Amino acid sequence: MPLVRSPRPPALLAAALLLAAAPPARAQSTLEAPPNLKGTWAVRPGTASFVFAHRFVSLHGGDELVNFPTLTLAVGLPGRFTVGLDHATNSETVADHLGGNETEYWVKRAFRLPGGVTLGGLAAYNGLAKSFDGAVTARLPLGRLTVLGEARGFSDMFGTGDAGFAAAGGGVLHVNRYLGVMGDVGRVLSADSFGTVWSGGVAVRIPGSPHTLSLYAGNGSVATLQGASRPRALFPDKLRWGFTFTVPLGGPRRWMQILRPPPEAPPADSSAAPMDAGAAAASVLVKDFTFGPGKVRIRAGQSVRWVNQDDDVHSAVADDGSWSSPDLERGDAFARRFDTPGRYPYYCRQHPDMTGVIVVE
Ligand SMILES: [Cu+2]
Repeated sequence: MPLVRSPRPPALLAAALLLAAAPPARAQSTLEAPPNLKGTWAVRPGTASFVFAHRFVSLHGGDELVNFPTLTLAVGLPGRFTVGLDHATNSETVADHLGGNETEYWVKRAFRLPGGVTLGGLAAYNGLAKSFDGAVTARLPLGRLTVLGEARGFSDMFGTGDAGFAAAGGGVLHVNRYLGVMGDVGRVLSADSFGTVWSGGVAVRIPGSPHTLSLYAGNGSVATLQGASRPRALFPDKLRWGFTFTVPLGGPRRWMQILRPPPEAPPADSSAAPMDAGAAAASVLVKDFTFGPGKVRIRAGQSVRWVNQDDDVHSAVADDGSWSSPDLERGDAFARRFDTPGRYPYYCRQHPDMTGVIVVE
């Protein structure tokens, strides 16, 4: 089919990479981007994240499901880079390999621009299409609405041998901190024969857990950059359902607890000081999914006070389970006295990638 030769994406990516360093993007969440957009999420250095994006059609009145899964594993590197791979086992991206495996290897970085815009630059290699792919995603929060736009380029689009480019846009309307309504549309722009991809559904932050989930309907295929740029090829007249589940895996230290389990946490935290412990020797601001400062030094017998300034719920939980704060809504504070010298690493129950340490001298 006739395809127009397109400008290569690396120039755009290089421009994005030259931008000044910016604070880390928000933790990964289905409330941050609709299912067919890459979004601007990043994983904190030294931690990993797993995403399961599952699409399926229901046949014979539900007697049979045909599945189109995409597994994503992402690892945070120094310099705020995130590397990962997307593996789809029932790909429809390359016409000669319907139902085959498709793996995409990628590196990504997010940049915060003035005006609240976050820009994500992604460079990828699609092993099935044998294509160097790239995407630039812009994310703009407008009150309750988050709007995203994405430009994509491919050196070998859908294994046709021709370069191509595509664009997609979408948004998430945040009903409250746990629930969003979302949708997206996208299509190849360098050729007109592939059709429009769309999806619509809801995204949920599961209360009291670090996980997010989304449920949606649409006509999309698998969740690689190329797979998200063309409608499904198999069962084209069947509505396709999907869900995406995000699992922050944390870092190696947390995984060591599988082999050396920490003691059970006491049912109540008896040493928690009153909420307005004005005598706290140090304060930790919980803001932009970060404990600031991440490392606090106090003397034995002094207290630390955490104050949540984010719209999202956060908490402070000892790595060894020996103490924890309640869930902190915006404006809530929690204080705790530390009587024994030592190192007290902790994390956020809702976002295990958020970590800090109290050093008691
Ligand atoms: Cu948190």
